Amino acid sequence: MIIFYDIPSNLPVKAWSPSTWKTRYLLNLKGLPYRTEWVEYPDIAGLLKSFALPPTEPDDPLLPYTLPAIYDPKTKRAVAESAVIAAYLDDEYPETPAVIPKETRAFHAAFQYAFRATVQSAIAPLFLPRQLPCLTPASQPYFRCTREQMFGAKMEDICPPSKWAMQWAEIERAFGVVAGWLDGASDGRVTFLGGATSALSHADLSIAGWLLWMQFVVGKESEEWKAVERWHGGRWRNLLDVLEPYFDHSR
Ligand SMILES: N[C@@H](CCC(=O)N[C@@H](CS)C(=O)NCC(=O)O)C(=O)O
Repeated sequence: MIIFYDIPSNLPVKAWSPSTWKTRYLLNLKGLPYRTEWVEYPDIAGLLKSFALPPTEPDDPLLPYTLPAIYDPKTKRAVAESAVIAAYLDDEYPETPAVIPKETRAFHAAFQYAFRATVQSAIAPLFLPRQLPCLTPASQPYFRCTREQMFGAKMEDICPPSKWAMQWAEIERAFGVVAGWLDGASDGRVTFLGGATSALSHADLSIAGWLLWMQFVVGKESEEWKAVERWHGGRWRNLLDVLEPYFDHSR
């Protein structure tokens, strides 16, 4: 059974991190047996180093080691970074649905770069401070310290409530850029691969991971989330609906 390393929250759904949901969705989609080992933020670097894995974010001196990671007892290999894990699982388990076929790997690298520069950078100021109370006491001090270093500001000053509306407009605009990519590629449907919802890509799972995290942080019943569901013709809600069969967080 594959071991899946994930970060716990103190929310009713313990699995909540955007990047680890990419891999949780994937394991569920592929139907591979796995179990979760929960890792607090301050323990991530030590875990990856114990497997002798290289930094997952070599260009980031502040946070060079990240989750998700897996350990596969079949091959006795530990693998980290969601796209690398996706490629590993596609190659190792070819009978399962492929999400990052070889001919799309360069595209996926470009997608990841572009998605960071648009959506992730727009989301961070509003969401990172609001994520803090969702974390366990073991992770909160580390999270506060690293994010305050990242922004060069106190958590409370990064995006105070008076700036939320402005930042939400920025986030909607950023998702609009991604909606534009999808319009060109897939007939307005959710997927990046081939235009068929049956062919989900790593990019689809990545967008969904970020959406889920946003939903967890602001609350599914909040007006903020309901607005997101209406954006861009309901496209983002549609993506989460398509992935609902793979929203298993019980393992
Ligand atoms: N490119 C990475 C991004 C992973 C990432 O940023 N993970 C965050 C959690 S969502 C993390 O582990 N951060 C470590 C830290 O803050 O120390 C992937 O998709 O695997």
